Amino acid sequence: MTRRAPEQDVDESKIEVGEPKTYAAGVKGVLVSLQHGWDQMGATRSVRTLRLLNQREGFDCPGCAWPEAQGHRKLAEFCENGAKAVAEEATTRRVPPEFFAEHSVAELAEKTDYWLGQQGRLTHPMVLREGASHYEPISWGNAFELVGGKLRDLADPNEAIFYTSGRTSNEAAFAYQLLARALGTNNLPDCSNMCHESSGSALIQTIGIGKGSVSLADVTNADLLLVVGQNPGTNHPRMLSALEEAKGNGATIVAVNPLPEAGLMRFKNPQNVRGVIGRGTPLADEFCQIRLGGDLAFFRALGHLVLAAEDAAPGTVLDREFIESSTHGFEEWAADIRQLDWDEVDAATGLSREQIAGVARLLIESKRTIICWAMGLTQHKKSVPTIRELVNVLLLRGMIGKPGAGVCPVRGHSNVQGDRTMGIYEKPAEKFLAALDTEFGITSPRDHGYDTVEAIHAMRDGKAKVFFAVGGNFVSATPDTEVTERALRSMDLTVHVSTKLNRSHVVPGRTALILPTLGRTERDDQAGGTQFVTVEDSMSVVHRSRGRLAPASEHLLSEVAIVSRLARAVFGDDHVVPWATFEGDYDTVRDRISRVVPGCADYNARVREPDGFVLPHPPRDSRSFPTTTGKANFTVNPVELIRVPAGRLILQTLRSHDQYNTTIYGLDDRYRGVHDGRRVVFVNPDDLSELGVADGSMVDMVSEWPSGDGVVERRVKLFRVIAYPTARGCAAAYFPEANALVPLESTAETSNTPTSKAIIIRIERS
Ligand SMILES: Nc1nc2c(c(=O)[nH]1)N[C@H]1C(S)=C(S)[C@@H](COP(=O)(O)OP(=O)(O)OC[C@H]3O[C@@H](n4cnc5c(=O)[nH]c(N)nc54)[C@H](O)[C@@H]3O)O[C@H]1N2
Ligand SMILES: Nc1nc2c(c(=O)[nH]1)N[C@H]1C(S)=C(S)[C@@H](COP(=O)(O)OP(=O)(O)OC[C@H]3O[C@@H](n4cnc5c(=O)[nH]c(N)nc54)[C@H](O)[C@@H]3O)O[C@H]1N2
Ligand SMILES: [Mo]
Repeated sequence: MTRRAPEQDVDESKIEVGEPKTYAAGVKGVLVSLQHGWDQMGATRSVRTLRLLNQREGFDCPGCAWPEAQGHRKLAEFCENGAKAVAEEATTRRVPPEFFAEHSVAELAEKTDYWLGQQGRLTHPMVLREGASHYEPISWGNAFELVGGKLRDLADPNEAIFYTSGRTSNEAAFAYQLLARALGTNNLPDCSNMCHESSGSALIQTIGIGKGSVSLADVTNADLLLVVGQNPGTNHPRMLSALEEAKGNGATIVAVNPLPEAGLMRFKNPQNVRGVIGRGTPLADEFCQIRLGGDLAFFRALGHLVLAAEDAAPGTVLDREFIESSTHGFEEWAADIRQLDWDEVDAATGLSREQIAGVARLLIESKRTIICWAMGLTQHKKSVPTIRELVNVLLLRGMIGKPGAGVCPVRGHSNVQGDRTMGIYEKPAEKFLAALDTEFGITSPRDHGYDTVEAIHAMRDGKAKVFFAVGGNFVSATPDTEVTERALRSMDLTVHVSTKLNRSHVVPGRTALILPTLGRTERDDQAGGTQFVTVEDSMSVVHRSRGRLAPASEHLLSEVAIVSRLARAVFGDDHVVPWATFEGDYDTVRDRISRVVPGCADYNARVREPDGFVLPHPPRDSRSFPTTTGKANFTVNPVELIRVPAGRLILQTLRSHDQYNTTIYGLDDRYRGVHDGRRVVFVNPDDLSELGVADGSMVDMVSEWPSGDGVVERRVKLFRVIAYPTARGCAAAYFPEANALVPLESTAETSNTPTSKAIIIRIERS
């Protein structure tokens, strides 16, 4: 029943382009998810595995971080893309040592991410020795000795970089950051740096905590939801059920997006009759087709209109009591926003003033407003001010810290939020380090470490020697592909703890290791018995996850075991940290977490509650704001228009329906009507006629980045143009194919997140 891994790589000439869909999910979604399961793992294993997905005694979906319903859970608490994520991990395909003997690293480096990922699960620790052309097997003992030796020999611990991707469990993350700090470095960049860092930065400044303030119940009980810069139909499909429920309770939904994403328009829930045979539920009541990067001006205009309504009828619109008792900076903000420049709003948003006024009216009438957002807001130069301005809009009417209202940054990776809670952060708080030092008797370094972009700079500039990654696919996920590849190739040693083959393995340092690890779906047996791990979702709920499948190979170690054994190779067996005990029994790690990590007291007991527990969140719990002013802060955020020279477009890089970040499940983007290919660029038909480019023609994309007196150009070749109803002046292409266009220097203010959603490009016929 299972299908073999493809031998041939993608043939982009087979691509087919049809009409975009006007609704998400439906029966087709179920069929597609079953197909992926069957191809990768056969029917029986598919059914057995998917039954445990997101169940209390099962494993947490390795897909997105959208929370599970508390209490009663539907039998199939999963979505098409969650099922694909599981199939990808629970696949019966294998990449054994013979595979590496057959394929040289140079040969593998020519393959697409799709082909590499499709080959299957890694089974043995592998090493690429200096000067060798092929990876060869290595024992775990020798692998740890190799890495441990290199780390011990560094002149400065800051020559090591420890990257994390957001699937890592809380236990592994806690042990990993401890290893880095005991060694003496805060170089702990993670995928968050490219993801919701802007949200964290903005929320800490404004409300005092970098996390969302709403629960799932709040979402279903809101009367107004703004879904901004997010494509939940593909990236958080279980969110559609919550939006559907909110609609059922009478909510109004406003979608703000340059693209008319199918999942924002209509949802056919495969779990009810209406979804299967009916027309489904229309979701967005209002679709604001905004220009890329226009959201700051949009939120400023909304704030202006809400304030104007109050000025016209004092005492009727704003929550004066809340503003006076709980916020700071309102008067300065109000003085600035009264001077709003409407021409700037027109130019930035491309929206009609009537439409913006309509959304402002909804805000004024709403009693419970939530704003949800994802990468469409976080990956811009002005992301942090944009999110601060969104907070202003909510503060005006006291829409935080009460039922059905608040901020909802929708996280990406299933445990990216937990990893940060556990200390995966290059700029740790003093309080956290002090607690860590007291608990273990170490002296953590106080200097900040490198974030992701700084890590690439450091590697490029010869300041780093060892790159170690727990999960992720650094080369394909980061910007400026050519620069990053050179940076990684210059390392003395690169090490990847991975479940599956990816590009980062074939862009190696002088010596390279691949350390294969257990995935979420797999049983984790240690000396102290079968273990579970814990994770935190997008709404601060911490709960257990326990895999049941037999591991993909008998040679796999868990992430906790890998970190612990590496630490023993570095520090020896009588280190102040009982690494061997950690490996044998994760309860002993959790005991430490309970004493170090704020909000985690009594961790072992509370994660054993059926639905886990919710971490504290002062704005949500008590309308208190742990900011520097002790109040929620209004902030003034001037607009800076993106300058687009004539004949140029702003390009965003985004996800197709068949990918999980750099893991490409398949070659279709069903909702956008693309099949059997990925090298495409979506452009508005009117822009195409202005540029004199025909729909379907083959083009190169060239990004232009000012540098010194000139312009640095970056080019990707042979993309097919698709005329598509995106906002005027805007284009879209898939990540990671288009990453080579994103200049390493082009990052968001404050958060340093690459501007993956706004790159100035020109297109040239190939
Ligand atoms: N199946 C699947 N699920 C995933 C992932 C995956 O790759 N596949 N990735 C996970 C991760 S790590 C993350 S971070 C999330 C990502 O979830 P999303 O943020 O939904 O992912 P993107 O595909 O980057 O989509 C960005 C959306 O924002 C819109 N947008 C872009 N720029 C702007 C702008 O300037 N303004 C506005 N208003 N909108 C804009 C785009 O048109 C698009 O709809 O999903 C997570 N879940
Ligand atoms: N241009 C552009 N670039 C982007 C983005 C964008 O929108 N546009 N989005 C950014 C975002 S939001 C993010 S989050 C990053 C993602 O960056 P990363 O998190 O680095 O990338 P992923 O593709 O999620 O990582 C996939 C790899 O993780 C490994 N893996 C999977 N499961 C496990 C596991 O359980 N344990 C271990 N150890 N390994 C595992 C597999 O080997 C797989 O190949 O990319 C960013 N890059
Ligand atoms: Mo992400």
